[in-house]
Amino acid sequence: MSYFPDVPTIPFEGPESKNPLAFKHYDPEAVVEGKTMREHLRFGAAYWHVMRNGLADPFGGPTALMPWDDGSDSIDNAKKRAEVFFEFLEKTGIDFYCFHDRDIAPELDDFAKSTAALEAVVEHLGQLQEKSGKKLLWGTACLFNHPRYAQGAGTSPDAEVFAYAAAQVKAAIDATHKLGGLGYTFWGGREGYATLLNTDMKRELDHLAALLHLAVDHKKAIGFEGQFYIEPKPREPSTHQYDSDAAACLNFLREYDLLDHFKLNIETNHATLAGHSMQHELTVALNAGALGSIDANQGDTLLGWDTDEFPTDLYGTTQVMLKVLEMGGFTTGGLNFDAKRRRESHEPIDLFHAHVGGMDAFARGLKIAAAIRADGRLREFVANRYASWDSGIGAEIEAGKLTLEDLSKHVRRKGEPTLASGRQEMLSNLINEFI
Ligand code: XLS
Ligand code: NI
Ligand code: NI
Repeated sequence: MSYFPDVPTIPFEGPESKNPLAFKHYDPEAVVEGKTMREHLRFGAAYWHVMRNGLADPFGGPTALMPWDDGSDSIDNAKKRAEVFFEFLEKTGIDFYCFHDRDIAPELDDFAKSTAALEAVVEHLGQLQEKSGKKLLWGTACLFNHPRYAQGAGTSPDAEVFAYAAAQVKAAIDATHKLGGLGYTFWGGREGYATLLNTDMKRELDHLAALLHLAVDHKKAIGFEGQFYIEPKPREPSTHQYDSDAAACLNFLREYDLLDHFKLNIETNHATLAGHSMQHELTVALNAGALGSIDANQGDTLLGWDTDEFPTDLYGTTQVMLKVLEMGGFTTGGLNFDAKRRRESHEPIDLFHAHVGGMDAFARGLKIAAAIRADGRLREFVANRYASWDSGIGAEIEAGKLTLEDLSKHVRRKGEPTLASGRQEMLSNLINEFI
């Protein structure tokens, strides 16, 4: 039984191909910097976008055609979706996937029933993984959709809501563990505030940290070895979210003694919502040894919200891959397409166009980044720019050997420094040589 009868397994046909459903650049077994493209890129598909996103927007209802879905909350319907999803993974050649508990299984009228439904679908997903060799990149709990989380989950003013969220996190970690998940993500959609007039920020942050510590304890108790991630996002749905950017997350983790247990899952559109570039967010995470995984998408500069577009911008994918290569590659993480089609692209086949394009954009980004690194001029320029720190006064300052007194004497002797140009335009031109 095929749910996408018109779509073949997507072949690699090379840059000359005019076939819209063929890879022009993503050749999974091609080797770049000593590893295959598949090993470098570790593509993941987001269950919530592929299977559950009807493509509604604030002004109109869903448009996506999902002929396989009967719209019910039955376990059978949930299992059928899982089969459709795995056919999609097979045909695109995407090796990993990510889910929220409520994407894969329905939320029913009480917690025990919802958890039983989750376990039943997890069983089925386990079989599909077994058959296909696909892997779970990370799981997560949806702590933002249900009305009970309207005022937060871990940061709710109501302790009963916190307890509910904790119970849901336990079930979602258990499900992820059962499926051999490589990671588990916390995205605090409602962990923030709408107004400070009614908010005890300190207490809410203490509670959020308490939830994460409970999760760390549970992870140890059940022997789950996957990586925990926090996904920064500044706002939307809340006015302000505590995990607002990479630096805020790192500070929070340090303050509450959680840094050893978490890495960051950085999303491009969240970076831009925070007023940063993706390159900035990746650099902050990488500097802290906390760059774990990436939610690959892009924003629309003309819209001020999380539009979650598929990544097609080659400058963007090149910058991401430069950072990933600089890090030495992903360990547990990957490139999860947290991206949705436009509302106008409502046919099932658009799912394929969208992912194939995103995969090709990253394959090109990888090739371009590798070429920039092999060329070496960019790296050499940056190294030379800081050369005054490699010996003499710079090396002594870095080694902590000098006092202000010493530096004052030094300056009296040396006089005014002569600064070298930063050559930004030359470097932008250099990047364009490779794009
Ligand atoms: C929403 C987030 C969300 C997380 C998973 O903006 O990106 O999709 O990735 O909860
Ligand atoms: Ni995301
Ligand atoms: Ni997002």
